[in-house]
Amino acid sequence: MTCRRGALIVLEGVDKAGKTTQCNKLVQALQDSGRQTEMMKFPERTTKIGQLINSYLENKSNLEDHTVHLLFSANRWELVPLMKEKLEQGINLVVDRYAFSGVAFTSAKPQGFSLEWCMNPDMGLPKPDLVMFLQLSPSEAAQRGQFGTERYETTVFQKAVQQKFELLMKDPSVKWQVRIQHSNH
Ligand code: NYM
Repeated sequence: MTCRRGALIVLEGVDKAGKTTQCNKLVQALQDSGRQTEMMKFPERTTKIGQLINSYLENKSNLEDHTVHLLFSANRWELVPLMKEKLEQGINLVVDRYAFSGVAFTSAKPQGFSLEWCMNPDMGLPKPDLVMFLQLSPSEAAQRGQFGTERYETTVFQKAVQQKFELLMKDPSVKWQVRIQHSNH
Protein backbone atom coordinates (compact mmCIF):
# COMPACT_ATOMS: atom_id res chain seq x y z
CA MET A 1 0.00 0.00 0.00
CA THR A 2 1.35 3.43 -0.85
CA CYS A 3 0.75 6.25 1.56
CA ARG A 4 0.54 9.92 0.73
CA ARG A 5 3.55 12.05 1.55
CA GLY A 6 3.03 14.13 4.67
CA ALA A 7 2.69 17.89 4.39
CA LEU A 8 5.52 20.18 5.40
CA ILE A 9 4.07 23.23 7.11
CA VAL A 10 6.39 25.97 8.35
CA LEU A 11 5.57 28.76 10.79
CA GLU A 12 7.67 31.89 10.60
CA GLY A 13 7.72 35.31 12.21
CA VAL A 14 9.77 37.71 14.30
CA ASP A 15 10.67 36.75 17.86
CA LYS A 16 7.69 36.67 20.25
CA ALA A 17 5.16 36.38 17.41
CA GLY A 18 3.63 33.31 19.05
CA LYS A 19 5.00 30.67 16.69
CA THR A 20 5.50 27.98 19.30
CA THR A 21 1.95 28.39 20.65
CA GLN A 22 0.48 28.23 17.15
CA CYS A 23 2.64 25.25 16.19
CA ASN A 24 1.35 23.35 19.21
CA LYS A 25 -2.26 24.25 18.38
CA LEU A 26 -1.84 23.22 14.76
CA VAL A 27 -0.24 19.91 15.67
CA GLN A 28 -3.06 19.23 18.13
CA ALA A 29 -5.78 20.12 15.59
CA LEU A 30 -4.24 17.92 12.90
CA GLN A 31 -3.83 15.04 15.33
CA ASP A 32 -7.41 15.47 16.55
CA SER A 33 -8.61 15.18 12.97
CA GLY A 34 -6.86 11.83 12.72
CA ARG A 35 -3.75 12.96 10.82
CA GLN A 36 -0.36 11.76 11.98
CA THR A 37 1.53 14.96 12.74
CA GLU A 38 4.77 15.85 14.47
CA MET A 39 6.45 19.09 15.38
CA MET A 40 10.03 20.10 14.71
CA LYS A 41 11.84 23.32 15.40
CA PHE A 42 14.89 25.16 14.13
CA PRO A 43 17.35 25.77 15.50
CA GLU A 44 17.27 22.24 16.91
CA ARG A 45 19.52 22.99 19.85
CA THR A 46 20.15 19.41 21.01
CA THR A 47 22.61 18.34 18.29
CA LYS A 48 26.34 19.22 18.41
CA ILE A 49 25.78 22.00 15.86
CA GLY A 50 22.66 23.06 17.77
CA GLN A 51 24.69 23.39 20.95
CA LEU A 52 27.12 25.77 19.23
CA ILE A 53 24.15 27.82 18.02
CA ASN A 54 22.56 27.79 21.47
CA SER A 55 25.70 29.07 23.11
CA TYR A 56 25.91 31.85 20.49
CA LEU A 57 22.25 32.84 20.97
CA GLU A 58 22.69 32.91 24.73
CA ASN A 59 25.70 35.21 24.29
CA LYS A 60 27.96 32.63 25.88
CA SER A 61 30.16 32.53 22.80
CA ASN A 62 30.84 34.67 19.78
CA LEU A 63 30.88 33.33 16.25
CA GLU A 64 31.78 35.12 13.04
CA ASP A 65 28.56 36.10 11.22
CA HIS A 66 29.06 34.02 8.06
CA THR A 67 30.05 31.06 10.21
CA VAL A 68 26.94 31.16 12.36
CA HIS A 69 24.75 31.55 9.29
CA LEU A 70 26.26 28.37 7.85
CA LEU A 71 25.82 26.59 11.18
CA PHE A 72 22.09 27.43 11.23
CA SER A 73 21.85 26.01 7.71
CA ALA A 74 23.90 22.92 8.62
CA ASN A 75 21.54 22.39 11.55
CA ARG A 76 18.68 22.12 9.05
CA TRP A 77 20.59 19.87 6.69
CA GLU A 78 21.56 17.45 9.44
CA LEU A 79 17.85 16.86 10.09
CA VAL A 80 16.86 16.47 6.43
CA PRO A 81 17.18 12.65 6.39
CA LEU A 82 14.82 12.46 9.38
CA MET A 83 12.40 14.95 7.85
CA LYS A 84 12.32 13.03 4.56
CA GLU A 85 11.79 9.75 6.36
CA LYS A 86 8.81 11.13 8.27
CA LEU A 87 7.27 12.84 5.23
CA GLU A 88 7.63 9.64 3.21
CA GLN A 89 5.87 7.75 5.99
CA GLY A 90 2.94 10.12 5.51
CA ILE A 91 3.60 12.07 8.70
CA ASN A 92 2.81 15.79 8.52
CA LEU A 93 5.52 18.03 9.89
CA VAL A 94 4.79 21.36 11.54
CA VAL A 95 8.07 23.24 11.74
CA ASP A 96 8.79 26.19 14.03
CA ARG A 97 11.14 28.33 11.82
CA TYR A 98 13.03 27.20 8.74
CA ALA A 99 15.40 28.68 6.17
CA PHE A 100 13.33 31.90 5.93
CA SER A 101 14.38 32.80 9.49
CA GLY A 102 17.96 32.02 8.51
CA VAL A 103 17.84 34.50 5.65
CA ALA A 104 15.79 37.17 7.45
CA PHE A 105 17.96 37.25 10.59
CA THR A 106 21.36 37.21 8.87
CA SER A 107 20.41 39.70 6.17
CA ALA A 108 19.04 42.05 8.86
CA LYS A 109 22.55 42.38 10.31
CA PRO A 110 24.22 45.74 9.66
CA GLN A 111 27.03 44.12 7.65
CA GLY A 112 24.77 44.04 4.61
CA PHE A 113 24.55 40.36 3.67
CA SER A 114 22.77 39.90 0.34
CA LEU A 115 19.62 37.81 0.27
CA GLU A 116 21.23 35.68 -2.41
CA TRP A 117 24.27 34.84 -0.30
CA CYS A 118 22.03 34.04 2.65
CA MET A 119 19.73 31.79 0.63
CA ASN A 120 22.43 29.70 -1.08
CA PRO A 121 23.33 27.25 1.70
CA ASP A 122 19.68 26.22 2.11
CA MET A 123 19.09 25.54 -1.58
CA GLY A 124 17.72 22.03 -2.02
CA LEU A 125 16.09 21.68 1.39
CA PRO A 126 12.66 19.98 1.33
CA LYS A 127 10.24 22.61 0.07
CA PRO A 128 7.41 23.57 2.41
CA ASP A 129 3.85 23.07 1.18
CA LEU A 130 2.81 26.11 3.17
CA VAL A 131 4.60 28.85 5.11
CA MET A 132 2.44 30.65 7.64
CA PHE A 133 3.80 34.02 8.62
CA LEU A 134 2.63 35.20 12.00
CA GLN A 135 2.47 38.94 11.76
CA LEU A 136 2.63 40.74 15.06
CA SER A 137 0.36 43.80 15.09
CA PRO A 138 2.33 46.98 15.96
CA SER A 139 0.50 47.40 19.31
CA GLU A 140 1.20 43.82 20.25
CA ALA A 141 4.82 44.21 19.22
CA ALA A 142 5.11 47.20 21.56
CA GLN A 143 3.61 45.21 24.44
CA ARG A 144 5.87 42.29 23.79
CA GLY A 145 8.88 44.58 23.52
CA GLN A 146 10.29 43.23 26.76
CA PHE A 147 12.68 40.76 25.29
CA GLY A 148 14.77 38.23 27.07
CA THR A 149 18.50 38.16 26.98
CA GLU A 150 19.08 36.22 23.78
CA ARG A 151 20.97 37.73 20.91
CA TYR A 152 18.79 39.58 18.34
CA GLU A 153 16.06 40.36 20.88
CA THR A 154 15.88 44.13 20.44
CA THR A 155 13.05 46.14 18.87
CA VAL A 156 15.37 47.77 16.33
CA PHE A 157 16.72 44.44 15.11
CA GLN A 158 13.28 42.80 15.02
CA LYS A 159 12.00 45.65 12.82
CA ALA A 160 14.84 45.00 10.38
CA VAL A 161 14.02 41.26 10.44
CA GLN A 162 10.34 42.01 9.71
CA GLN A 163 11.38 44.04 6.65
CA LYS A 164 13.50 41.16 5.37
CA PHE A 165 10.59 38.74 5.85
CA GLU A 166 8.43 41.14 3.81
CA LEU A 167 10.94 40.91 0.96
CA LEU A 168 10.96 37.11 1.18
CA MET A 169 7.15 37.01 1.09
CA LYS A 170 7.29 38.51 -2.41
CA ASP A 171 8.63 35.19 -3.75
CA PRO A 172 5.68 33.67 -5.63
CA SER A 173 7.29 30.23 -5.71
CA VAL A 174 6.62 29.90 -1.97
CA LYS A 175 3.07 29.49 -0.69
CA TRP A 176 2.89 32.14 2.02
CA GLN A 177 -0.10 32.74 4.24
CA VAL A 178 -0.06 35.74 6.57
CA ARG A 179 -1.87 35.56 9.88
CA ILE A 180 -2.23 38.72 11.95
CA GLN A 181 -1.59 38.01 15.62
CA HIS A 182 -3.78 39.62 18.26
CA SER A 183 -3.88 39.37 22.06
CA ASN A 184 -3.75 35.89 23.55
CA HIS A 185 -2.33 34.71 20.22
N1 NYM B 1 17.54 32.20 13.96
C1 NYM B 1 16.82 31.07 13.74
C2 NYM B 1 18.53 32.61 13.07
O1 NYM B 1 19.18 33.63 13.28
N2 NYM B 1 18.78 31.83 11.98
C3 NYM B 1 18.09 30.69 11.71
O2 NYM B 1 18.35 30.02 10.70
C4 NYM B 1 17.05 30.29 12.64
C5 NYM B 1 16.29 29.04 12.39
O3 NYM B 1 17.52 32.11 16.28
N3 NYM B 1 16.04 34.83 17.39
C6 NYM B 1 17.31 32.97 15.18
C7 NYM B 1 15.91 33.47 15.37
C8 NYM B 1 15.73 33.52 16.89
C9 NYM B 1 16.74 32.53 17.40
O4 NYM B 1 14.93 30.97 17.68
C10 NYM B 1 16.18 31.32 18.09
P1 NYM B 1 13.83 30.38 18.71
O5 NYM B 1 12.66 30.12 17.82
O6 NYM B 1 13.58 31.46 19.73
O7 NYM B 1 14.45 29.15 19.31
